[in-house]
Amino acid sequence: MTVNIRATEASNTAVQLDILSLYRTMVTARVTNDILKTRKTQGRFPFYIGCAGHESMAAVALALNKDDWMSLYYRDLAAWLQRTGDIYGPIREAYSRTTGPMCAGRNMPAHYSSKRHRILPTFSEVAALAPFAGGVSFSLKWHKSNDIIMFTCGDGGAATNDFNALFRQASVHQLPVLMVVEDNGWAITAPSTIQWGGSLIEWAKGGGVYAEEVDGTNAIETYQAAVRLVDHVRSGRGPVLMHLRLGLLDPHSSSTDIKAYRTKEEIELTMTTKDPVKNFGRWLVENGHIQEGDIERIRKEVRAELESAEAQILRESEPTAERVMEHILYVPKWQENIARGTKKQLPMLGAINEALLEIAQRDPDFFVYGQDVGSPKGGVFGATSMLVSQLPGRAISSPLNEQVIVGIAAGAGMVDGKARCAEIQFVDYHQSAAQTIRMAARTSYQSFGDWTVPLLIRTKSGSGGGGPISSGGAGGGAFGHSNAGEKWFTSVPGMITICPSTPFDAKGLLLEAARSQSPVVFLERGRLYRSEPPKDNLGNLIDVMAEYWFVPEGYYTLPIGKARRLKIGNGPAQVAIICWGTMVLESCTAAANIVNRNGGSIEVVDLRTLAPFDEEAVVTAVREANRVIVVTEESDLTSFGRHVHSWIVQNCFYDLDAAPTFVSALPAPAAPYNAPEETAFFPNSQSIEQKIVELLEE
Ligand SMILES: Cc1ncc(C[n+]2csc(CCOP(=O)(O)OP(=O)(O)O)c2C)c(N)n1
Repeated sequence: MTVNIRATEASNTAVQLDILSLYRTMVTARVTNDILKTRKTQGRFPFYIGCAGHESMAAVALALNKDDWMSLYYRDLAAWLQRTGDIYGPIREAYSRTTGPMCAGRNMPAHYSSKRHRILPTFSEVAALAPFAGGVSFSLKWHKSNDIIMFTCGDGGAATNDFNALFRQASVHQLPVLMVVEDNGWAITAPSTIQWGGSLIEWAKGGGVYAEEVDGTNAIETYQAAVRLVDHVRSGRGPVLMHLRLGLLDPHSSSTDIKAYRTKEEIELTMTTKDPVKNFGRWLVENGHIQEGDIERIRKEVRAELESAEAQILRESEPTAERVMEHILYVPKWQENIARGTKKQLPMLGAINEALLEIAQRDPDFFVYGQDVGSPKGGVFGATSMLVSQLPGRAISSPLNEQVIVGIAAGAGMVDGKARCAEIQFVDYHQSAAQTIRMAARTSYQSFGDWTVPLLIRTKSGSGGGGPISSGGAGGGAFGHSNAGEKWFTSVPGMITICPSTPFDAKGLLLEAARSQSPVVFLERGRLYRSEPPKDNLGNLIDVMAEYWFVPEGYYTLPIGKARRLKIGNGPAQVAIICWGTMVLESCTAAANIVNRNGGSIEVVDLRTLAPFDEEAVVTAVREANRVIVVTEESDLTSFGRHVHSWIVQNCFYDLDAAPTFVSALPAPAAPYNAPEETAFFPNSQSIEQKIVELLEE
């Protein structure tokens, strides 16, 4: 039966509501819920989290077009079913079957996603998908699409930083997003009264977002409101927040005892008045759409259908241990791509400017998003100044919120599979976006390769100032401006970390990084932005390095995961120094000083890519020299440098004539501001030279 319920005369969306089909979807969600809840209790799988009380979300999903995007949370089984029509999917995931459409059985049940149906992969971290949803809607606006995105979370979810990041993205850029807060009154045992002060509606309106409260226990009312609000968003009148009032009919999850925190009276009141499936059935009977007996008939039909699906699913294959390392990281396959352009001498900042302009010229959808990047200065360091002057609109200034920044770039990349650049002013400040970065890196693994998050994060890192540390002068970065940063990213599976030491590498690696389907962090050392090539203590340029200050015009790429082996002096190397970034310059100076004094040669291995690092180059260099030093600008304690050092011990022990040496910054929180303490904090060519001497004496 099809009944025409036009929500508003003003609506330009001709919506025909098939009431019985909607009811059946809601019943399907409820019965799936009942079956899976029971199966969990029977010990058939370890966990289940239900949707009972949230089935009217099918009506909100129904108000969307099939090409609209959705970002759902774990109560949204009904919305998922409404969009996909796939009754098998949720059961497949509950039983961890490889046929599961959300993650091929790799994640917990109830993480509702579907690439085919434009439903983003969801995370267990409450509302963590929110900044990505903002990025998707940014992309939709960028492409002048007619599509919108619906983002959902619970009342607890609305308190998260992630949700607040989405809210800011949406309001600042007036994005096409419908934010639905499904307020069932609880966040595990916490009542919703502790999630925000005052009224959510007034809060949203005060922030520039239109908002309405809707009764989610009434499916028809929910549908009518959703049609009206979707129309508001689609017609370009800005984002909307829907505060959907619901009841939670079950405990929080299969791990929670409902009676331990909710009163008998409140549970009874919720069951009798807030059940959207019961309320809808009653409405259908009262309005003559079905008979009383149809309610049980439909439920039984649905149950039989689901049980037959379940029987089939139980015969489907389960994951095997062999696949545990699949879909972690996608390093782009490098194609031989020789630099042909005329070479000119450039500092690293010039090379980075050229690379960003080059990417933007080749891809009309590429943009850089970050604090101050759209100003004529091109960000605080001037990395986007060429982009600003030559391709206006492609470097876009953001609010001061790193999670907003990363979310915009990451979400936009998920829409069309092309990396956008998020600029984080100083790596220290990525912390507020750390969760979003981790989620971006986890997505392909979690979704078993269904989704990728191409994302390029560029950030200034390490000691400040200009020029090599040993050339003197304190950088003055101090706390908040001088962390090296690699330990934060190289410890995240699924992430590529690059740290170039020369202008030539910076341009070639940045151009290659933009091709990656895995998120990349590009650590730009502050000291190297304007640095000249390193010199020995006699003032001679170190030739093997100096040539990389000449940068070809135009497009060229360098392979990710490949180190550069630099030989200082002649003959077999006596020591191999493993390093990256600014420490390559310091190590070259130290090596040249020793070679000048003693003759012979020292090898400096510039890792360039830190994760995944070039194990082959390290092994070969250690085998040749039999003595090795790892040098890192990170403060000591657990660090990426320590990882490389330990990896050498584990893999090259029998190739070593002496214990591998380690040089790092001190185990203090960061470099102090004043010059004497700062100089004492960081390693430099003198401290490296000293270690080489000690190692050679062993
Ligand atoms: C960031 C984060 N903190 C804590 C948790 C543990 N946790 C899981 S669900 C939940 C409550 C969420 O409540 P709400 O958003 O209101 O959704 P509801 O379960 O009530 O539908 C919490 C605290 C989590 N998954 N993620």
